[in-house]
Amino acid sequence: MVKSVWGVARTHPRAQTPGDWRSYRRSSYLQAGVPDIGCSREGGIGVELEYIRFEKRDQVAYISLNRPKVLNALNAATIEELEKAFKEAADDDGVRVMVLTGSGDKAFAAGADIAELAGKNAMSGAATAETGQHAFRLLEAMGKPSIAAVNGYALGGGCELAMACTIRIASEKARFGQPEVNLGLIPGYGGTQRLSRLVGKGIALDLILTGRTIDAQEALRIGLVSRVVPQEELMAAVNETAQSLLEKGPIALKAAREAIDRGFEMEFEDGCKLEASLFGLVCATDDMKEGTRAFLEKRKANFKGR
Ligand code: CO8
Repeated sequence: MVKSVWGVARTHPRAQTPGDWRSYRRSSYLQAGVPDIGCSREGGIGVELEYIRFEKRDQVAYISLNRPKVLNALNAATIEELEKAFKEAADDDGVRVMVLTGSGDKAFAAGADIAELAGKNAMSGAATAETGQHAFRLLEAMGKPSIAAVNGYALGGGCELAMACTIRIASEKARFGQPEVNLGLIPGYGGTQRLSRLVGKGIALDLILTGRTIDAQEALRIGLVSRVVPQEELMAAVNETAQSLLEKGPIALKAAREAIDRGFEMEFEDGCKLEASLFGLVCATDDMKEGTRAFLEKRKANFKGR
């Protein structure tokens, strides 16, 4: 039975509203023997929902897809929980970076849940695709950087989720693909659009039309991921990247992403105009004054996001 996304949280006597989930359940899933998502076990606040795990620690929100028995396949309830988690992270000023990964040692996510897909018709298929697209777009456009820690299969909707993240770091055993054509389907969570934008139209056509699976090294070569590391070093590498992002000014990170993302869809000249106006905007921030002054004073900048 599908529980409300807040179902677990509400079992606690002090939990009256969805917002309360932040404050009462401390890393319970870490104590429950579920695989570690790579952060220290001290001082974080987390909840276990039905299909995802969510923890905030040191300004990073960790989301782990948690259906390892079906390789973290994305059923409708998982998408719903993801969307709520993305909203929570977006609204929380204490969260500056997000990390997404998969539970277990085999998969990030092996795609949409095929058992659910089998029953779709024209109307429900389109509606389900739009629901997932909306959730993934929320992640992509929230203005806070996200890192996909790809620990195994990232196929179909799993690859699409990774592509909606800002940065993708893969373990050596990660596998990527858009195998929907093997099921008589096409990608539906933005894959036809994001893959071609990330790796170019030719390779996107090859991957989507053949439905073939590629290994981490090939994903690196075509630009689908930016780093490949040994499996046991994955979360350390991801946490190091998250830390590096936390040390930058959040306004500059947001502006740089906006210039790249929106500029990518524009004519070159218009993209340059957008860049210049965002450059002007960051010049007006305290962070810019602090960053330049810190350089000249030969010290580390202390950005405040203002
Ligand atoms: N959905 C449901 N169950 C799955 C899925 C999935 N996507 N992937 C794996 N599982 C289940 C298996 O059925 C199996 O369950 P059980 O143990 O009960 O038999 C369990 O996970 C373990 O899987 P395997 O035994 O198959 O493990 P293998 O190591 O042999 O193979 C593979 C791993 C190669 C990843 C294989 O599981 C596989 O090919 N999975 C399907 C991959 C796929 O086709 N993904 C694309 C799905 S379609 C999609 O993502 C569309 C996105 C857009 C949707 C838009 C909304 C409408």
